[in-house]
Amino acid sequence: TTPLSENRTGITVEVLKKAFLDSLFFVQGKPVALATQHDYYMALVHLVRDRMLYRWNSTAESYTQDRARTVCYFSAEFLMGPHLGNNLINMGIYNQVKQAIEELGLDFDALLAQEEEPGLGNGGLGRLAACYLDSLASLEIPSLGYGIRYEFGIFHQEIRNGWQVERTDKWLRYGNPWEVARPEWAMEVKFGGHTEAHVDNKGQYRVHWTPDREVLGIPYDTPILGYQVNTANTLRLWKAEAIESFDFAVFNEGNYYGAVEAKVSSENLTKVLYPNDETLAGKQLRLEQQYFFVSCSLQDMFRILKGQNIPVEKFPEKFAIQLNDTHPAIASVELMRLLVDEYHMDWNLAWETTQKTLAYTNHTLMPEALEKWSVSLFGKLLPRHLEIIYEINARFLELVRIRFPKDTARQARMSLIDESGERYIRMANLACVSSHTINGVAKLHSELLKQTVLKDFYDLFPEKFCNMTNGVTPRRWIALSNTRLTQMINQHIGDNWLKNLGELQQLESLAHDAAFQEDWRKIKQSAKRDLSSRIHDQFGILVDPTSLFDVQVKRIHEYKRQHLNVLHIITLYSQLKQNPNLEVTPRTFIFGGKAAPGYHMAKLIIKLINSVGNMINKDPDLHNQLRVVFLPNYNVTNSQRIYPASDLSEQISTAGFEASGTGNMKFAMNGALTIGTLDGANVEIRQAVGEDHFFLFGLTATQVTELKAKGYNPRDYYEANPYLQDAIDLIASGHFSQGDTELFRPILDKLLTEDPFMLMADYQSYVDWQQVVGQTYRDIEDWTYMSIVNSIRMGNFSSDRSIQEYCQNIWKVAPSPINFDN
Ligand code: 26M
Repeated sequence: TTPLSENRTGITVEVLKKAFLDSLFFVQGKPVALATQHDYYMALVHLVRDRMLYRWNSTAESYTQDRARTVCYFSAEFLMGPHLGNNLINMGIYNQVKQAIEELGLDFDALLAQEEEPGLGNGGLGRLAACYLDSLASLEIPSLGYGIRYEFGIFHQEIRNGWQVERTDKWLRYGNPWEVARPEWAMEVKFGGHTEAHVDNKGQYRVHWTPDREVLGIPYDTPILGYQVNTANTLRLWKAEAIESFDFAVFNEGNYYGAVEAKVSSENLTKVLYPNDETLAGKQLRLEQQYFFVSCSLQDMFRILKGQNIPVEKFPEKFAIQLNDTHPAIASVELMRLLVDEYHMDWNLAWETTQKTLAYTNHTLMPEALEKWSVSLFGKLLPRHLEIIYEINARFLELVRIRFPKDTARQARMSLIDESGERYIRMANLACVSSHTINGVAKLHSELLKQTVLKDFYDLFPEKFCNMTNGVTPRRWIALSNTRLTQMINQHIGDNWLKNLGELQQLESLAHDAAFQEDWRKIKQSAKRDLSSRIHDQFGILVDPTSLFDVQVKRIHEYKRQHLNVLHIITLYSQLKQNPNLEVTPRTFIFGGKAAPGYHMAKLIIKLINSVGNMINKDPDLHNQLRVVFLPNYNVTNSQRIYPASDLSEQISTAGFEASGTGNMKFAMNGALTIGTLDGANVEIRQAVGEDHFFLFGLTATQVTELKAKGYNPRDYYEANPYLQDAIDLIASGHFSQGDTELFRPILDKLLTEDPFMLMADYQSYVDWQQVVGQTYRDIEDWTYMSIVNSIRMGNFSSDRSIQEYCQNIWKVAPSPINFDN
């Protein structure tokens, strides 16, 4: 590598200013007099990009030379969030660049805010993938993220008259300066058609697949910088395009419209992200997306293997593939097909190769959320893969029969095919059978997996199971989103804690220090003021920044129980109405989150939150003691402004339903206290921060199961509890819906009859502990102390810790640092 011009690599404020004006002129093609905010943003991006490319090229060169073992993280979603600020942090040039921009008379934060975030994920699962890429790069692990370049990411949410309205997310509207297309590495993907078996001239049984459709996958690469290292890994996302030769053929038949149609239909493949989480749609296009990106990625890996002269047999030594849930689970079948049909490998060796390569992360305990595909749909789309699945299944069931003779019920449960009605392929079963390791995402979740949804597989392969508790990257979730807190911490212990979050515990001796506490409070106050003025500017709602900010932000789902939060709000409201002199701790309730567009109950919960908020916010009797705000379009950008401004983190899912949660970690790191159930990673967070510093309420997962087994009658709780009755009745009366007694009936009916998530059972415990929260908040010192210890004891929840565990226990891969020659 040759040294490059200072203009493209230098990082002094003077050089940065020059480079900025340079890229405004030569890249954006604008003189200062005509430049818009967006032009300035683009000029800034190009300046940053130049400085990244040196690292990116060196990394690529070094990995190729070393033929390094590489982790491939297969995920249908990467919820990256805005790149600019994060890249500045990871490159260590945030302050210089900010200064340069300000010396040029521009508003640095306003330029950062210009970026349209790539919302290529639904929620936790997609964001986890993004945190993991950050940690992989920061730990100098050779790795590739493989996924889909959706043209439309998660929809943009608007709230109209209290209801969610979805608008398309046109994130590519102004182009994406962070990616580089690599059409020279395009891959072809086949669909449909039929297969024919024959015996080749060596007497080998071979299958030939004749597809009826082919699509081209174009890789788009985005560099992923590590923090304070030279490593720049790659996120490789595939875009579907039509294959030229295909439409030429149709052209030649004189069928112009037919050719255009084929092109349009090919390009539909990667148009849109399905906005469901924890629910199933079973849509063919979704299966096409999954197969498309998995096939492109595996072919790409064979290309890399060939480029490094590594024989196909060594695939598992070169690559470790992690399956982020079952969305990419078709990888095992595609890898078998490539090895057996294309590389003529013997079945048994191919199967061993596949199993040595793959590992599977499960993210859900809800049986109805487990992916399955109708066999008839599947067979039409991927006829060869269906045959391979049958073959894998036949051999696998033989194993089950040997281990558990005569246990036909077990054999039926474990089969890759559900034959109880219409036949379905069970993707979780496929993933378990094909992987060497299966992990859950928090201790409790991993235990419950072994006892419930994956019990049969645990009985058969206990050695495959392990736990990898989730983590989040402190670079984005502290350094970038909470710059004030970061500066304060740096003043006391330097900045190495951002690489080794456990070092935060060095602050333990200061947790009772009055001056430290005072600074800590000021930082929280400033963040709350920032958020308050944003809320005022954007929604015209006045909130009191000294009130307790009580926050629940996450996808809207019945199991996450946003409506339990609402019941508590109504109880407070009702008590205040009955006794306006009641001493309550002033609170601002903040909600944010999207509902899957087809999930009516979730959408009605959004309407309920807004209806209750409307009533409360305008009621003069309450003397501004309560505020309820629903922040529309909760996304990564918005969340970065919310966590630092939160006092109380709501983690109130029914125990046994939230696999891990990761928002819980981001809140605690930023000094929010948690009110929560013993669910997912809450259990481990509580243990880490100390039981006295966590507001625990509700049934345990075991109690939930027991109560259900013995017969749960939600109406009993309603009838026995006047407060609960009052809250429910107030909704039923139409008080929050202009007298409409029908509007919220579906919510109330469900709570009083089935209540699958046991809000009725947990209500009183929740309200009691909220009372304790309110009291505790009034003791400023006590609260501040608890806030400090929550944050500084979160070391274990850095995604660096998670990734180190994956590297040691699953991937067996070591760091491969990048050295610059100069
Ligand atoms: C499936 C089929 C069709 C379309 C979309 C999907 C789908 C997409 C996302 C299903 C589930 C999806 O995400 C689930 C998810 O985000 N799970 C969360 O994963 C987090 C990371 O491990 C955990 O912290 C959360 O507890 C878990 O809910």
